[in-house]
Amino acid sequence: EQVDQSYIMVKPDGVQRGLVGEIITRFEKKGFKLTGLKLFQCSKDLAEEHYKDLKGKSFFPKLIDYITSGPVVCMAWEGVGVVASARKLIGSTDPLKAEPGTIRGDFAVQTGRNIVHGSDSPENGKREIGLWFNEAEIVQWTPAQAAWLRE
Ligand code: DAT
Ligand code: MG
Repeated sequence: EQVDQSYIMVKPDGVQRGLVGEIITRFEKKGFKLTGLKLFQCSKDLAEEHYKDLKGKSFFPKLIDYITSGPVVCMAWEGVGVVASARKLIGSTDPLKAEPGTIRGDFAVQTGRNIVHGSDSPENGKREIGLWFNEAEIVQWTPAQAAWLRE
């Protein structure tokens, strides 16, 4: 099967609210592999490039202000099916519509403060990891539990 990469980011509200550990834990416990991790203050340019598909939306300026309003935690996660699975773990864009048990469903109440980002396709996973990380910041390693996660 194809191994995919997803760019997952704890947004500034998630960091300020002390949810970094909780969010990392959800992906760790599921069984995906962390290959990149850093605390980062992003520029307006990077935020605009990351969300370039939403340029022109009425909420775009507020979205850029929000994402640049404080530190974020950038993560690269790897695994078979990681992109779709991460979207399920994260839940709907509107936290009030997100199911309980999902990250947004459990910890957020508004679309404009939905605490976490996850790539929407394997192609965007690669694109976003390339945008937020240098090559040297992505680490290839074999988790000790690998043989117990997949037959
Ligand atoms: P997602 O983050 O679930 O992939 P998206 O890619 O459609 O959702 O939008 C990116 C972010 O933009 C989203 O997490 C929050 C913000 N956003 C989207 N739709 C919005 C809206 N109608 N009003 C305010 N913010 C919105
Ligand atoms: Mg999106």
